[in-house]
Amino acid sequence: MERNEKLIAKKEEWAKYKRGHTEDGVMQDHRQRHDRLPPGQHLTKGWPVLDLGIHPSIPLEQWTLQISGLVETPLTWNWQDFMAQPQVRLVTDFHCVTTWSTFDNAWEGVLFRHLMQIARPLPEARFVYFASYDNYSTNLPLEACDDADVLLTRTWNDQPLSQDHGGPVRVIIPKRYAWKGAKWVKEIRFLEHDRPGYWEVRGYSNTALPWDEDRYA
Ligand SMILES: Nc1nc2c(c(=O)[nH]1)N[C@H]1C(S)=C(S)[C@@H](COP(=O)(O)O)O[C@H]1N2
Ligand SMILES: [Mo]
Repeated sequence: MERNEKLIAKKEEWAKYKRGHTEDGVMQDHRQRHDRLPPGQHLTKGWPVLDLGIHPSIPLEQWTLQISGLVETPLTWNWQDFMAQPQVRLVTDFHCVTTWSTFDNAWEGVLFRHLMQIARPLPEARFVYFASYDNYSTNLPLEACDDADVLLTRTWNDQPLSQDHGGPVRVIIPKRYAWKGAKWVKEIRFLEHDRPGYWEVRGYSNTALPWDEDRYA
Protein backbone atom coordinates (compact mmCIF):
# COMPACT_ATOMS: atom_id res chain seq x y z
CA MET A 1 0.00 0.00 0.00
CA GLU A 2 2.63 2.47 1.07
CA ARG A 3 4.80 1.28 -1.79
CA ASN A 4 2.12 2.10 -4.35
CA GLU A 5 1.60 5.58 -3.00
CA LYS A 6 5.30 6.24 -3.23
CA LEU A 7 5.36 5.06 -6.82
CA ILE A 8 2.41 7.29 -7.73
CA ALA A 9 4.04 10.28 -6.06
CA LYS A 10 7.24 9.62 -8.02
CA LYS A 11 5.35 9.38 -11.27
CA GLU A 12 3.49 12.61 -10.54
CA GLU A 13 6.74 14.33 -9.82
CA TRP A 14 8.20 13.03 -13.07
CA ALA A 15 5.19 14.29 -15.04
CA LYS A 16 5.62 17.71 -13.46
CA TYR A 17 9.32 17.64 -14.24
CA LYS A 18 8.69 16.74 -17.87
CA ARG A 19 6.60 19.88 -18.22
CA GLY A 20 9.81 21.83 -17.79
CA HIS A 21 11.15 20.29 -21.01
CA THR A 22 10.44 21.32 -24.58
CA GLU A 23 8.88 18.90 -27.02
CA ASP A 24 12.21 17.75 -28.44
CA GLY A 25 13.26 16.82 -24.94
CA VAL A 26 15.91 19.50 -24.50
CA MET A 27 16.00 20.62 -20.93
CA GLN A 28 15.24 24.26 -20.25
CA ASP A 29 16.90 26.29 -17.53
CA HIS A 30 15.73 24.33 -14.57
CA ARG A 31 15.53 27.04 -11.94
CA GLN A 32 13.50 29.34 -14.16
CA ARG A 33 11.31 26.98 -16.08
CA HIS A 34 10.65 24.03 -13.88
CA ASP A 35 7.02 24.26 -12.78
CA ARG A 36 6.71 27.80 -14.02
CA LEU A 37 6.59 28.16 -17.79
CA PRO A 38 3.55 26.51 -19.41
CA PRO A 39 4.10 24.47 -22.60
CA GLY A 40 4.73 26.51 -25.74
CA GLN A 41 5.47 29.68 -23.77
CA HIS A 42 8.71 31.65 -23.53
CA LEU A 43 9.80 34.13 -20.92
CA THR A 44 9.91 37.74 -22.07
CA LYS A 45 11.50 40.80 -20.53
CA GLY A 46 9.40 43.87 -19.89
CA TRP A 47 5.68 43.79 -20.52
CA PRO A 48 4.36 43.94 -24.10
CA VAL A 49 1.10 45.78 -24.79
CA LEU A 50 -1.54 43.74 -26.61
CA ASP A 51 -5.14 44.78 -27.19
CA LEU A 52 -7.63 45.95 -29.81
CA GLY A 53 -5.70 49.18 -30.28
CA ILE A 54 -8.05 51.54 -28.48
CA HIS A 55 -6.60 52.81 -25.20
CA PRO A 56 -9.45 54.63 -23.50
CA SER A 57 -8.47 57.50 -21.25
CA ILE A 58 -10.56 57.45 -18.08
CA PRO A 59 -9.81 60.19 -15.54
CA LEU A 60 -10.07 58.84 -11.99
CA GLU A 61 -12.89 61.25 -11.15
CA GLN A 62 -14.94 59.81 -14.04
CA TRP A 63 -14.06 56.16 -13.49
CA THR A 64 -16.78 53.78 -12.28
CA LEU A 65 -17.02 50.02 -11.98
CA GLN A 66 -20.46 48.48 -12.08
CA ILE A 67 -21.30 45.11 -10.52
CA SER A 68 -24.51 43.86 -12.05
CA GLY A 69 -26.68 40.91 -12.98
CA LEU A 70 -27.52 38.08 -10.59
CA VAL A 71 -26.32 39.58 -7.32
CA GLU A 72 -28.12 40.45 -4.10
CA THR A 73 -26.55 43.91 -4.04
CA PRO A 74 -25.83 45.48 -7.42
CA LEU A 75 -23.41 48.36 -6.99
CA THR A 76 -21.34 50.97 -8.72
CA TRP A 77 -17.99 51.91 -7.26
CA ASN A 78 -16.32 55.21 -8.02
CA TRP A 79 -12.60 55.64 -7.40
CA GLN A 80 -13.06 56.56 -3.73
CA ASP A 81 -15.30 53.55 -3.16
CA PHE A 82 -12.76 51.30 -4.86
CA MET A 83 -9.92 52.67 -2.72
CA ALA A 84 -12.05 52.24 0.43
CA GLN A 85 -12.13 48.44 -0.13
CA PRO A 86 -9.39 46.26 1.37
CA GLN A 87 -6.33 46.50 -0.88
CA VAL A 88 -4.34 43.33 -1.44
CA ARG A 89 -0.88 42.84 -2.96
CA LEU A 90 -0.15 39.72 -5.02
CA VAL A 91 2.80 38.52 -7.11
CA THR A 92 1.87 36.33 -10.10
CA ASP A 93 2.98 35.15 -13.52
CA PHE A 94 1.26 36.33 -16.71
CA HIS A 95 0.79 34.13 -19.78
CA CYS A 96 -0.27 35.56 -23.14
CA VAL A 97 -1.75 33.21 -25.74
CA THR A 98 0.71 34.59 -28.32
CA THR A 99 3.37 32.60 -26.34
CA TRP A 100 5.06 35.19 -24.14
CA SER A 101 5.00 34.99 -20.38
CA THR A 102 6.25 37.30 -17.64
CA PHE A 103 7.14 36.19 -14.14
CA ASP A 104 6.74 37.84 -10.75
CA ASN A 105 4.44 40.72 -11.57
CA ALA A 106 3.36 42.57 -8.42
CA TRP A 107 -0.22 43.79 -8.36
CA GLU A 108 -2.28 45.69 -5.84
CA GLY A 109 -6.02 46.13 -5.77
CA VAL A 110 -9.30 44.52 -4.75
CA LEU A 111 -9.79 40.76 -4.68
CA PHE A 112 -12.57 39.32 -6.80
CA ARG A 113 -13.56 37.34 -3.71
CA HIS A 114 -13.98 40.56 -1.75
CA LEU A 115 -16.22 41.90 -4.49
CA MET A 116 -18.28 38.69 -4.20
CA GLN A 117 -18.66 39.23 -0.47
CA ILE A 118 -20.00 42.72 -1.06
CA ALA A 119 -22.25 42.05 -4.06
CA ARG A 120 -23.23 38.47 -3.09
CA PRO A 121 -23.96 36.49 -6.27
CA LEU A 122 -27.30 34.65 -6.22
CA PRO A 123 -27.28 30.83 -6.35
CA GLU A 124 -28.27 30.98 -10.06
CA ALA A 125 -25.14 32.97 -10.92
CA ARG A 126 -22.72 30.55 -12.57
CA PHE A 127 -20.85 32.72 -15.08
CA VAL A 128 -19.13 36.09 -15.11
CA TYR A 129 -19.00 38.51 -18.04
CA PHE A 130 -16.48 41.36 -18.01
CA ALA A 131 -17.06 44.45 -20.16
CA SER A 132 -14.50 47.19 -20.74
CA TYR A 133 -14.33 50.85 -21.70
CA ASP A 134 -12.92 49.90 -25.13
CA ASN A 135 -15.93 47.61 -25.73
CA TYR A 136 -13.80 44.53 -25.18
CA SER A 137 -15.39 41.70 -23.26
CA THR A 138 -14.47 38.31 -21.89
CA ASN A 139 -16.17 35.58 -19.89
CA LEU A 140 -15.44 32.86 -17.34
CA PRO A 141 -17.28 30.41 -15.14
CA LEU A 142 -17.82 31.83 -11.66
CA GLU A 143 -15.57 29.19 -10.08
CA ALA A 144 -12.61 30.44 -12.15
CA CYS A 145 -13.12 33.94 -10.75
CA ASP A 146 -13.86 32.77 -7.22
CA ASP A 147 -10.18 32.11 -6.59
CA ALA A 148 -7.65 33.59 -4.18
CA ASP A 149 -5.45 35.06 -6.94
CA VAL A 150 -8.07 36.85 -9.04
CA LEU A 151 -7.59 40.58 -8.59
CA LEU A 152 -8.89 43.91 -9.86
CA THR A 153 -5.52 45.58 -10.00
CA ARG A 154 -4.70 49.29 -10.04
CA THR A 155 -0.90 48.87 -9.91
CA TRP A 156 1.89 46.95 -11.60
CA ASN A 157 5.23 46.59 -9.84
CA ASP A 158 4.27 49.27 -7.32
CA GLN A 159 3.38 51.91 -9.91
CA PRO A 160 -0.14 52.95 -10.94
CA LEU A 161 -1.25 50.70 -13.79
CA SER A 162 -0.52 52.59 -17.02
CA GLN A 163 -3.25 53.47 -19.48
CA ASP A 164 -1.64 51.12 -22.04
CA HIS A 165 -1.99 48.17 -19.68
CA GLY A 166 -5.58 48.88 -18.72
CA GLY A 167 -5.46 51.53 -16.03
CA PRO A 168 -7.15 52.76 -13.90
CA VAL A 169 -8.20 49.15 -13.19
CA ARG A 170 -7.89 45.83 -14.99
CA VAL A 171 -8.62 42.24 -14.06
CA ILE A 172 -5.91 39.60 -13.68
CA ILE A 173 -6.70 35.89 -13.69
CA PRO A 174 -3.27 34.29 -13.37
CA LYS A 175 -4.40 30.70 -14.00
CA ARG A 176 -5.84 31.59 -17.45
CA TYR A 177 -4.35 33.11 -20.59
CA ALA A 178 -4.17 36.87 -20.35
CA TRP A 179 -7.05 37.66 -22.71
CA LYS A 180 -9.38 36.54 -19.88
CA GLY A 181 -8.24 39.61 -17.92
CA ALA A 182 -10.18 42.68 -19.02
CA LYS A 183 -8.17 45.91 -19.21
CA TRP A 184 -10.09 49.16 -18.46
CA VAL A 185 -12.79 47.06 -16.81
CA LYS A 186 -16.13 48.84 -16.60
CA GLU A 187 -18.71 46.25 -15.69
CA ILE A 188 -18.72 42.82 -14.08
CA ARG A 189 -21.96 40.99 -14.73
CA PHE A 190 -23.04 37.76 -13.03
CA LEU A 191 -25.03 35.49 -15.33
CA GLU A 192 -26.92 32.23 -15.25
CA HIS A 193 -25.76 31.24 -18.76
CA ASP A 194 -22.35 31.64 -20.32
CA ARG A 195 -21.96 34.53 -22.75
CA PRO A 196 -18.82 34.38 -24.95
CA GLY A 197 -16.69 37.52 -25.06
CA TYR A 198 -14.78 39.28 -27.82
CA TRP A 199 -12.13 36.63 -28.51
CA GLU A 200 -14.29 33.73 -27.42
CA VAL A 201 -16.64 34.36 -30.37
CA ARG A 202 -13.60 34.64 -32.65
CA GLY A 203 -12.16 31.18 -32.12
CA TYR A 204 -10.24 31.50 -28.87
CA SER A 205 -10.77 28.83 -26.25
CA ASN A 206 -13.57 29.41 -23.81
CA THR A 207 -11.52 27.96 -20.95
CA ALA A 208 -7.99 29.27 -21.79
CA LEU A 209 -5.87 27.07 -19.55
CA PRO A 210 -2.13 27.70 -20.13
CA TRP A 211 -0.95 24.37 -18.67
CA ASP A 212 -3.18 22.50 -21.14
CA GLU A 213 -2.09 24.69 -24.09
CA ASP A 214 -5.77 25.35 -24.41
CA ARG A 215 -5.44 28.30 -26.81
CA TYR A 216 -8.04 27.98 -29.55
CA ALA A 217 -11.47 26.40 -29.65
N1 LIG B 1 -10.22 45.89 -22.48
C1 LIG B 1 -9.38 45.04 -23.08
N2 LIG B 1 -8.82 44.09 -22.32
C2 LIG B 1 -7.96 43.20 -22.87
C3 LIG B 1 -7.66 43.24 -24.26
C4 LIG B 1 -8.29 44.26 -25.03
O1 LIG B 1 -8.10 44.38 -26.26
N3 LIG B 1 -9.12 45.14 -24.40
N4 LIG B 1 -6.79 42.33 -24.80
C5 LIG B 1 -6.58 41.09 -24.04
C6 LIG B 1 -5.44 40.34 -24.52
S1 LIG B 1 -5.67 39.47 -25.96
C7 LIG B 1 -4.27 40.26 -23.81
S2 LIG B 1 -3.03 39.22 -24.30
C8 LIG B 1 -4.04 41.07 -22.61
C9 LIG B 1 -2.77 41.89 -22.80
O2 LIG B 1 -2.55 42.73 -21.71
P1 LIG B 1 -1.32 43.75 -21.78
O3 LIG B 1 -1.52 44.63 -23.00
O4 LIG B 1 -1.36 44.52 -20.52
O5 LIG B 1 -0.07 42.93 -21.93
O6 LIG B 1 -5.12 41.93 -22.32
C10 LIG B 1 -6.40 41.36 -22.55
N5 LIG B 1 -7.40 42.27 -22.07
MO1 LIG C 1 -3.78 38.09 -26.20
